[in-house]
Amino acid sequence: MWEGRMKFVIAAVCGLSLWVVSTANAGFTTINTPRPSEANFATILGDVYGGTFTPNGVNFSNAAGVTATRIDDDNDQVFDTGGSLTARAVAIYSRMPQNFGVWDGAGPGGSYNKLFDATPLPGGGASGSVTDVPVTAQLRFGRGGNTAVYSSNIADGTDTLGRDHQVVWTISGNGIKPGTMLIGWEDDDRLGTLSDFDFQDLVVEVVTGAPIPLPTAAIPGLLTLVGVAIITKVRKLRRQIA
Ligand SMILES: [Ca+2]
Ligand SMILES: [Ca+2]
Ligand SMILES: [Ca+2]
Repeated sequence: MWEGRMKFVIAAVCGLSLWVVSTANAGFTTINTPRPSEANFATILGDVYGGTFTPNGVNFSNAAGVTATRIDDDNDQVFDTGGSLTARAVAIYSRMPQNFGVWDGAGPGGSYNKLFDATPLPGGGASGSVTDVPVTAQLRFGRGGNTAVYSSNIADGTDTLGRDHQVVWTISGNGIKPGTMLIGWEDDDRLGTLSDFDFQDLVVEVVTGAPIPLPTAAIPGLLTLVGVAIITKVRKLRRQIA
């Protein structure tokens, strides 16, 4: 009986290790260069905050001291909001309909709550916004409009191939409200590996009371603790058998 229980526990440890490895997604999701007729993020940041933005790795800054600091894509999937948020569409570089919203809670699963439709403006920029709307303290951001609705949390499985559809920068500097973020979305996965993933199909500025991303790395950390507990149990069983 002890041998059977030990085999089960060892199998559980192996399965857990494989699961932890498979969920690891270190680093920053690649943003592809957009087609020549569309703006890149340096241009979009200049349109929104003024000045000329210069890239520094995955970050940007302008001479006026406004800085866009990219959030690692392990850590841009679930957010603490403080219970309300303000958001406005600032750019659309896509022919698809666009809307922005939230998925309540950390997920995975649940339903998408649309906050506003976003429409491109003739002279550039976009319309569509909400101000101080109540939301759940913890949430995922979302984007809809065409057949697909995407979630910031990859574990929701809203992409047919399990790919990331959202990138985020925190924006700071003179005149910028604390808690300001710029969120870029890729709106299409219908072309499979041919989708361009330029992430500026819909760009939204969000301001929350507490824009603290919850690192998904915390979940593997928790599982490590569980794994250690299981390994301790295995050792105890081995001692009892021996
Ligand atoms: Ca992401
Ligand atoms: Ca795109
Ligand atoms: Ca685009």
